[in-house]
Amino acid sequence: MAELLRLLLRVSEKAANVARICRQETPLFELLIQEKTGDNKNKKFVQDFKTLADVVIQEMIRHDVCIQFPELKGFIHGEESNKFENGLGESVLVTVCASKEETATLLATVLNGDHTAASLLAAAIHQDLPLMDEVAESLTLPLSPSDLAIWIDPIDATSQYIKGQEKMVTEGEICPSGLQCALVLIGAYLRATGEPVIGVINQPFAQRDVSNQSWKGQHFWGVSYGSIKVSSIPKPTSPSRAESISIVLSSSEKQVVKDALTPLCGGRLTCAPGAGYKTLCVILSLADMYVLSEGSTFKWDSCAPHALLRALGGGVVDLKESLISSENEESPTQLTYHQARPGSRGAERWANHGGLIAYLDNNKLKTVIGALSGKL
Ligand code: 2IP
Ligand code: CA
Ligand code: CA
Repeated sequence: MAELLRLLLRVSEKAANVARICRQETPLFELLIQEKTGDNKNKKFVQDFKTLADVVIQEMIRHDVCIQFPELKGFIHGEESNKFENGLGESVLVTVCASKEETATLLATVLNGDHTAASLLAAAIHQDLPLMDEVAESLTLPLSPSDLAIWIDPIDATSQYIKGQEKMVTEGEICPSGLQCALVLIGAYLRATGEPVIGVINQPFAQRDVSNQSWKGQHFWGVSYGSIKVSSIPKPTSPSRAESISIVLSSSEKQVVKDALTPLCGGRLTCAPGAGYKTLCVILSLADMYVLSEGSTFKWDSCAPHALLRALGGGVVDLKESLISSENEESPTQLTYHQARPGSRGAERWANHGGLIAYLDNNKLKTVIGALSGKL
């Protein structure tokens, strides 16, 4: 089933391209942002933005994957609803049509009749972008698409995507904000157990090309299935010998958590935006751990990066459950992706309610759980 991985990589590249195109067209971009309402509102933000780019990317991924793997129809879930309201108050169901021209006509209704913008977007949606990844090309996997389901976050760290700031960072450093934190996240999990097995992360705005002012992206992937652990990232050879643990947090993290972790960190406690970006920092060993005490992330935020961490020997655990398991001297359990939370509504059904810890090194995970015990 490595063909699914290769397809997810190609669609993630198309998604990144759509994200870049939407930002290049400033008037289009401004026209596209609208507020979320009702049950789909992320409780964390006073204002949460949904962009047409989000909806278009999610629908494009769903469309392309279902064409090649009809077994996945009905099993591709995402953050966004494909209902979009245009500036005239009309409600349009955004879908990808059979031809570029039909898609452009449909998008023009969302874009208040702006045919130039609609054609530009449709061209990007219907374009095939090659993505060469040598290891993924030669991979074979004993996974059947009918055993899998998918979570998509078309753009994570939307607020950074919308603000569009450029931050210069030295390689190997965590980005404190900016476009680099916006990511496309596509994760596949086993329908039966909810275990994350394939993760693809595309970073559309990884590097600015100074010669022509355009952005260049980069991608990462990982597969973790039984004894198969493969990824585009070299496995950390040995755990870092640093005595302190570097931890990345949300800027809105509780003071009590910061106070409990500060003594472990030797000054290496950093804040960064984006649930996906913070987990990517752990995947790339820019931080040892991402700790979040609130239930403000969702299955679509964690599924893809979780599969990558599993491929590298780490994982993502539920923070509150980990504190309970440690009291009972049990090992913490990994987050799963197949079951909605009973009694919750809208997006909340898919929240990672107990908070989370993303990690690569088990011993450091134990130390962090120990430091948080009795504090929350
Ligand atoms: C958000 C986004 C936020 C994050 C939040 C996610 O997803 O990643 O940045 O909050 O948890 O749900 P924080 O930056 O404080 O970690 P989206 O941008 O897709 O709504
Ligand atoms: Ca998100
Ligand atoms: Ca999103």
